[in-house]
Amino acid sequence: MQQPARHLPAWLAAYCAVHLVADSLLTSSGSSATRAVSLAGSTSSHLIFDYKANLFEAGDSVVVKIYNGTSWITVQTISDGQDDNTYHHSDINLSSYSLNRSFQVSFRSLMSDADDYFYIDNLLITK
Ligand SMILES: [Ca+2]
Ligand SMILES: [Ca+2]
Repeated sequence: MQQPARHLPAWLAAYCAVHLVADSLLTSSGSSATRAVSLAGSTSSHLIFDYKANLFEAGDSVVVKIYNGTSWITVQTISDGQDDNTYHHSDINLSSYSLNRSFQVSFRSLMSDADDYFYIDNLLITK
């Protein structure tokens, strides 16, 4: 059964600490969830989340990008072969990027079918 794409709930404050996302799901091609947070002055930011992919085939992927105020930068790609229907933990060190108050993070689905599933949980940005 096809499940609708659900977007991430609104974040809490713009200040660091904990931004929790409960079971956000992306399906089909072209779905995306994007949120902005100020990382002005940050020198040790991390993008942390749990993800789970299921029923991918060759060519299916989800691309995780950050926006540094000028361009979108791919920081992780999850593709076929990583779709074991089990949550995995990502902890991406953003300290090498020049980040500012225009920081955004995006999860974009590039899957081909309605039965390609990608879940995001426990999204956390530290600064
Ligand atoms: Ca597919
Ligand atoms: Ca599939």
